[in-house]
Amino acid sequence: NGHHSCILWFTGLSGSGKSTIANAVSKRLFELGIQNYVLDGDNIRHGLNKDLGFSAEDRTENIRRIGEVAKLFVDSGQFVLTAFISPFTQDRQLVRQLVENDEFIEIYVKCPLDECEKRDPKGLYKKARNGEIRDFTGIDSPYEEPVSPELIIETHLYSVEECVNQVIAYLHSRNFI
Ligand code: GGZ
Repeated sequence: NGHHSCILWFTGLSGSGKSTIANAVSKRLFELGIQNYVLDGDNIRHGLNKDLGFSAEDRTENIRRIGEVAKLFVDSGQFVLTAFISPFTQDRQLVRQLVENDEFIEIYVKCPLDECEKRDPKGLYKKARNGEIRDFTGIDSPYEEPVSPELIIETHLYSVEECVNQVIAYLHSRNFI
């Protein structure tokens, strides 16, 4: 059908806009007639990975399992979009190695911590600052910035629609769609 399936791997801080952009890209792909599925905290951390928390070990296992599931989608010929913080370079690297190298598209959803903290849609940063939540990414747990992501999307500079356009333009330029 002229499409080449891949993993669109969104990584970034809590509140950076990963889920928002991933879901908007998903909608656009459907409008183009392209089968796709979004994996995010709602359908993974509440189900398959409900035994996992937010220690470094659990985050690594979280990402490993998500990578394996994402690979199954690519094997089935579908595009899969993942929206997880995925804070560790090595964990993202491991997923990249699960599929053909060009089938893993790392998209850094870049947004300054102070802006994410200002947005604080679930009040989690406030709780992390108060000490009500421990090991919160960006506060007392690390986020390792992607070194050479395929794409950087800056959600504090562009609208959701502009960010979606940047992802779609990239997929066109690489002949995925
Ligand atoms: C980071 C946490 C934490 C801690 C709960 N640290 O903004 P959200 O709420 O909807 O997205 C965050 C989500 C992060 O889960 P991931 O599976 O993406 O993380 S990782 O890739 O690191 O495994 C946040 C919520 O879960 N949350 N506690 N301590 N985010």
